[in-house]
Amino acid sequence: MFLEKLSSQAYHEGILSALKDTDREVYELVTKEYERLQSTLQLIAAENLCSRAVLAALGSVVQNKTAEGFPGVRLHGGCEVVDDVERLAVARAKEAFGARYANVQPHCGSGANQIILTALLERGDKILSLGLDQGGHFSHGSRVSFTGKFFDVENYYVDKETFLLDYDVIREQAFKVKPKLIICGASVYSRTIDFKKFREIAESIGAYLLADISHISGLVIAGAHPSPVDYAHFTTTSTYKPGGPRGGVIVMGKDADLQIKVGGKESRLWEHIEKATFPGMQGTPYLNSIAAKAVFFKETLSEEYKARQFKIIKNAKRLAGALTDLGMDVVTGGTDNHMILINVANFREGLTGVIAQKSLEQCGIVVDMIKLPYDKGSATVASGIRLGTPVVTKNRMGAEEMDSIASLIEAVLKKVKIAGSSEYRIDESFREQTRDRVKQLCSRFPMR
Ligand code: DSN
Repeated sequence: MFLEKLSSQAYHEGILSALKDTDREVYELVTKEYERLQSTLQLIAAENLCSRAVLAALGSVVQNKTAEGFPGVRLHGGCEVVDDVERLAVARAKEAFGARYANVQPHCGSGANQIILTALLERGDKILSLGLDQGGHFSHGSRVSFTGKFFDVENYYVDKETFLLDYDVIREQAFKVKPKLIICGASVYSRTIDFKKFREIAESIGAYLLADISHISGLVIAGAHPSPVDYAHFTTTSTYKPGGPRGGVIVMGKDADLQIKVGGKESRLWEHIEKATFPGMQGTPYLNSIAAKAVFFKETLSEEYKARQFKIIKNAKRLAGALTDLGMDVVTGGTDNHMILINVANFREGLTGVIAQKSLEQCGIVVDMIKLPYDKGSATVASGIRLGTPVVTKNRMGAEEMDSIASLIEAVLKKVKIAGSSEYRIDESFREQTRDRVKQLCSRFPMR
């Protein structure tokens, strides 16, 4: 027994040293990525940092198991342990979201959406969703995605003046279009989404409602943003954005047991979802990712996690306020979530999203350029940038650091020499000075 224990310990310990011994090149790249993360400011709104425990579960032997099907009904032998892993992840996901049903198998958030669409809709059925160029997502029916090729997709829009969702206009459009499915949730929207109103609209025309809360799911879990779980028929999220492993999850609230007919077959809503997951869209689930999801959902129940979600918003508001004070055009005048959208074209004549992103990155500040709603620029040039506060908040930065970040951003965007829509120059000594200031700031807030 002692020997068994010893060998199992030896096996599990030193995963990185095994990498170092057998593949120096990958080990060095992993180390380089750690150093990049540690020495530059990560302000990508779609990113977060998972815990070491999540990383450990991801790098575990559970990844070796083939287990098509669901716990208790697999196509393979030897699944008793991974069945327990998956049951635990499901129970914790349900607890985290206050849901009646959870499916932890989707490989990603887009995959979770595809599962819903294929479970519910037949080819050519109508979807109403926020346009990609308005802040929506590829998997919500964009023409360049399979979701836009197989279904008949109409888009709703944000208001041209306020850049806010106008629920009366969406209601009118829903009456005209009569979609079978309405999708809400966004990648570029910094204000609270009214899921109750979306459900009322869906209900009034007999449509189903899918809420993709990938960007805000951590906030939803903590109660820092209203939850869609009992309003939407289906709620999906990627699991890395709220701070877990890469992957997706589908949860359902009060409608989970609704009996519906799809393709002539009547069963409960969640049963359609499971069939569409396997064998519909996926084969073996990634059991290591499911183990890591279990770890992550346990973490979300902690006071530290919950408090952090409120602090993410507090930091975002502070950063938005500081940038506004420095003359930046913060879209909608602020934020209710983790995301800040800036129209950089309104800050300086000729400044574009791509120049802002690249010049900031050269100075150690990592952001995304984005096309804002009604943006006339192309997607590769764009007028905006999107910032997010989950990573800096995880690293324990607060109000004072948000003010410093705002000043650093302002200094770079003022200093960069614009030489075309994508061309620019940045003074070398200014760049090095700024990189050093960023590095110093980051060194006070190490990754844990
Ligand atoms: N990649 C995410 C984002 O940037 O918003 C969407 O999946």
